[in-house]
Amino acid sequence: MATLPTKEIDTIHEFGPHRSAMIRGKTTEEPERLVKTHCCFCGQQCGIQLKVRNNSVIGLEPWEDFPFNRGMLCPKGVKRYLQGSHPDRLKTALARDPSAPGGFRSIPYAEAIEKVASEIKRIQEKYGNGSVGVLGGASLTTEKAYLLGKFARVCLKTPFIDYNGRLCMVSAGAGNKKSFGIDRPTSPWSDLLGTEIIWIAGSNIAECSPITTNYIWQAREQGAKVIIQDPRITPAARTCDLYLPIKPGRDAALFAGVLNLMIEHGWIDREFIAEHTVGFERVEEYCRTWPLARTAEVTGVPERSLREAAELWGTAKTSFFLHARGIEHHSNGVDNVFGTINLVLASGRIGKPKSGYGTIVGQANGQGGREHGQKCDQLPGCRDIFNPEHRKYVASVWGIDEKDMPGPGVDAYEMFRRIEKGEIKALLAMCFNPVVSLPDNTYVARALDMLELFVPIDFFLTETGRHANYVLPGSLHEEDEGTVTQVEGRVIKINRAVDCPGDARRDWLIIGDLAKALGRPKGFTFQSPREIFEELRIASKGGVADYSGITYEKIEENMGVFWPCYSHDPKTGEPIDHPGTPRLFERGSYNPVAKGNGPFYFPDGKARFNVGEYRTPVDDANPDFPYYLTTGRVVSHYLSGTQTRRIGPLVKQYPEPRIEMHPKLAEKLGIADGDWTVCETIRSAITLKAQVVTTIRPDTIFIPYHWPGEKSANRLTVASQDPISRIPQYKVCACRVRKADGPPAYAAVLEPQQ
Ligand SMILES: Nc1nc2c(c(=O)[nH]1)N[C@H]1C(S)=C(S)[C@@H](COP(=O)(O)OP(=O)(O)OC[C@H]3O[C@@H](n4cnc5c(=O)[nH]c(N)nc54)[C@H](O)[C@@H]3O)O[C@H]1N2
Ligand SMILES: Nc1nc2c(c(=O)[nH]1)N[C@H]1C(S)=C(S)[C@@H](COP(=O)(O)OP(=O)(O)OC[C@H]3O[C@@H](n4cnc5c(=O)[nH]c(N)nc54)[C@H](O)[C@@H]3O)O[C@H]1N2
Ligand code: SF4
Ligand SMILES: [Mo]
Repeated sequence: MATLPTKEIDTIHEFGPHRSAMIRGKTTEEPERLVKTHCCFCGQQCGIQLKVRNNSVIGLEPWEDFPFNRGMLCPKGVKRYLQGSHPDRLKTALARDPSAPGGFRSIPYAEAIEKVASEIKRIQEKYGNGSVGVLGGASLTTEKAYLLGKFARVCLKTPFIDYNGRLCMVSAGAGNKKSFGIDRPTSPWSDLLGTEIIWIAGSNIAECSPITTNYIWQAREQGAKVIIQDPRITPAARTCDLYLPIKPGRDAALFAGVLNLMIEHGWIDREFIAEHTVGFERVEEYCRTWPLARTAEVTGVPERSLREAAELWGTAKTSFFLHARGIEHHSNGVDNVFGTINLVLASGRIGKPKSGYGTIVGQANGQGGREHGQKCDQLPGCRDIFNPEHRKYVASVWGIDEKDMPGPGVDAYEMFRRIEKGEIKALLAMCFNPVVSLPDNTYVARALDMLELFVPIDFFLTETGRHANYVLPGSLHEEDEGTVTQVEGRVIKINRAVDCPGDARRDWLIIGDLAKALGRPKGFTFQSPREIFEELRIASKGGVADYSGITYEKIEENMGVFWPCYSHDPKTGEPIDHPGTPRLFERGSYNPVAKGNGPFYFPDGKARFNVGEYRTPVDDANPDFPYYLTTGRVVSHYLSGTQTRRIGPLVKQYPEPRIEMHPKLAEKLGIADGDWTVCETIRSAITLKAQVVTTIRPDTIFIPYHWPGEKSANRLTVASQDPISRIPQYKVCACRVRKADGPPAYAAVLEPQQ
């Protein structure tokens, strides 16, 4: 893997002990212009100004006015601009050619489009329309995500589209929808300031959501207490008020046990529950099966800490609950989410200033990318593809007959099972690197090789791309414009700073080119992202995720607009200039689903309590594989690492994955810090160096997953999925660990001196 010769950032300013993840950066070169846009990486979507010179991004300036991050960035945001000039950047289309160096040769873009289209036609004629699948991604702008969903259903006429948010946001999405009728954090992060208690479950928040963490520190300065629930004492947990060292996969039990204590002590808001919710009785009954001693035994959290959590949360006047993938990446991920929402609803503290609830969005457009139709069961505006009314409306916007609209498809992992069964023969993937990021990924790689046609659209040749027949060169973030919706539900605008190099094309143009080459251009002849957005506004109108009142101008004027934002007053139907909805569920608020019956998005206006059931994880620790393996992230790398493994300073910061383990476990196994160590699950084994740290449970090991091949944590993980959200159970499986006999073969290549 080549790393970049880098232009160094010369001003690095750190913000003190808690804020080392936040850095402001400046380069010395003079730009021709500054382009206000947002970071290409995580779902916080920090505002940033790109310095542009000679049609390339040469650095960045803080964008101090953008209200969310006020100029602050994490290390990834500071170095992001370096990827564009990386020598690996795809500037041409590629065709597989075993005789060419690297297995691919460059071909003209137009030829690649023709070849791909003629292969799709051949495959669809032979096997039917549903033999073609499409994978999308939540780093794409909302315009692209919308267009991809429409392309699959209208142009390819296939039900099989899904996206990499399936690995990320879907447990939270399903839990939110089933509890509130709408899938969005309830409040802007400014409501964190002044709150009494913040509970963070399953998030390495300081490394993964550094700017959100800054809100947490500010809230603490104003008196908030912080509870953190994680099997690892993460950087944020080191200074929290109450740390809950949960055993992986036991969160639902903890939430039920704590709610049980709150009920016993009368620390719940019975009036709110009666007036604004349904279903509490069943939850109450379930919680009674979680008395303190049982909860402590199952979760591994001491009784006194559980009591303290119940009292802190139960007796507060204002509170904010945040969670992330640590509780969501489970076979009962949706139940875990129900557990958190039940704590929030029982407290009655929702829809008010200084109180809130939300999942911390992961990917750049983790929110917008899950609202407008690239999910297998969803249509724009968070509509359901199986709902006849919803189908009819969207078909009318798309100018097709409702009966020609395919039905629901299957989740992204299930698509690989369909490939293995020979049902899906061709796959297009835009913005997805499944060979690194899906669980049990040796299976995924094998499935890709069974396809008759595989075409990724990316700006780098990824590990997944190596299985392609053709690769189409897509656009980097700074080469295109469009909207994304960041962590708080604020719709913002990405602005184009530079042109695509060589034959690389903006992603939405590639979709249009394919539609044309397939002979079905109708509905795909957009001239700009703005045109796509204008159609999306109409397609989302009347849906729960209503964007109809949002315009590019309104976003720019207000530095973002919170959805839902209506073009017509939902009460009177009159055209309005709606300001958007920063805080959901305020008492007396009107929404088009409840029609004045209450603040929640159900016809009766009431929120739903759902039982958050604990189930033992699939592939739980057992005598043969006695430890819990959990996986996740480090601050300097991003997801499958396609981008950050090519940014020199980030690679330097964290060059290799390591096996994190507690000194007690290391001692038991005769392993010292830095020793080559084998981690093995029933599926596979990998060898990495050990990192011995006191900040992890002694029965648990942690491996970050940003690397491919021999270093890939996903060789080990289990492909079990939540029955509702279909999210993979990345956060726990059974493993055993031993000292390696010597360095692995790959280390000999990397470190010839050893
Ligand atoms: N630096 C960096 N930042 C990122 C990303 C990145 O790749 N790198 N990716 C972005 C994306 S897409 C996402 S989804 C977010 C993810 O953000 P997070 O969810 O915060 O990150 P993870 O590392 O996946 O896992 C979070 C924590 O869950 C804990 N955990 C593991 N098992 C359990 C469990 O059973 N219960 C509980 N309560 N906790 C558990 C882990 O110890 C870990 O500290 O980050 C976003 N931000
Ligand atoms: N073991 C384990 N596995 C995990 C997780 C975990 O915690 N543990 N986390 C899961 C989570 S939360 C997530 S979000 C997934 C991420 O899963 P991936 O799909 O692997 O995410 P990325 O690395 O972003 O890969 C997307 C690809 O899209 C490309 N790309 C980015 N932006 C664009 C664009 O605008 N246009 C085009 N054409 N291409 C683009 C990138 O270069 C990259 O190659 O991984 C999941 N996998
Ligand atoms: S990676 Fe996330 S926190 Fe870091 S600068 Fe980018 S958007 Fe902000
Ligand atoms: Mo994610």
